[in-house]
Amino acid sequence: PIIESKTVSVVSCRFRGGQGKTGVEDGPVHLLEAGLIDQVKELGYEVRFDGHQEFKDIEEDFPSEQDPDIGRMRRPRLVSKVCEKVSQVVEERARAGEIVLTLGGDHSLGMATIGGTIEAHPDLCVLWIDAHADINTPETTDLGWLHGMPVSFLLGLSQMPEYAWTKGRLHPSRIAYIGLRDIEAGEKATLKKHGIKAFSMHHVDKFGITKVVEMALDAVNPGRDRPIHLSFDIDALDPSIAPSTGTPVRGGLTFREGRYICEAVAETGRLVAMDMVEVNPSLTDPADPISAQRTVATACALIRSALGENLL
Ligand code: B3U
Ligand code: MN
Ligand code: MN
Repeated sequence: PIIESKTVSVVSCRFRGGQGKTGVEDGPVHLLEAGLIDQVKELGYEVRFDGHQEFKDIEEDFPSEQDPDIGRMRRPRLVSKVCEKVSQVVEERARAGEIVLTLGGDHSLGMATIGGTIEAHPDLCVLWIDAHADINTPETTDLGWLHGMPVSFLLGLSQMPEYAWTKGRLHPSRIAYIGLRDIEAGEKATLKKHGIKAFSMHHVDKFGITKVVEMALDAVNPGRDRPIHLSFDIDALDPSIAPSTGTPVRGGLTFREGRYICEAVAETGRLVAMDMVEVNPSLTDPADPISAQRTVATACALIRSALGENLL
């Protein structure tokens, strides 16, 4: 394979505390049951998987009655403690030179995964593939769920005692978005203020996915020499291909556009970490009995693409 590391480390996070819907904690189970590990092995990698991450003790320490809202933030302590733990695991595996593949769970985990990866790879850049910008702060959030805020913690825009472990090491010039189409006014202002490169579906239509990926990489990784963390929210894809997710938004990426992004990252040979989040197999359309299966199959295909499938 083009990517140098031979080991993919699977970090399975059955966590749903960053959003309000049951079932997203089962995403990793379904991805593994679909044969993800064998699929990755078939691409020529060693796979390290030591079982699901355990959050039981944290969940027992912070049941909802012990975890009151802070301002608008919901389940703030639970999310912080889980993410702190995941970030340590990701950091350790990234330091060992493994490609860290985190399976969510909800996208609040992004503060953990990127927070951990950047400790091992300080010159990291990030591609955040999502219908949403996930850059709300505790002040701008409307719904209060942490899966809409991880980027603000990564950039150091959000700080509070309960999140003292977050280091805010990611520079705004080192993250680019692709796939956006549901952004709040406060988020838009934050993106503008910090000059963050963000390609919405409008740009994908206007320039085509090839050009958009090139522009995104040119912005965060002009020499193609920086390590890349690909954080993929399955809701970036159109709901016709990935229906089983908590907040589907019409008009998303096609199957090929999604895979193309991943293939282009694989082509750089610089992938060091990937997240696959927000797959919620319990959210199925009664008129479409295989919606969960299709979503899971799509997620597996995206992961394979990022690991070099289809590159000759
Ligand atoms: N921007 C909204 C909605 C949202 C963010 N991420 C998802 N939904 N999946 C928020 O909650 O911040
Ligand atoms: Mn997201
Ligand atoms: Mn999203």
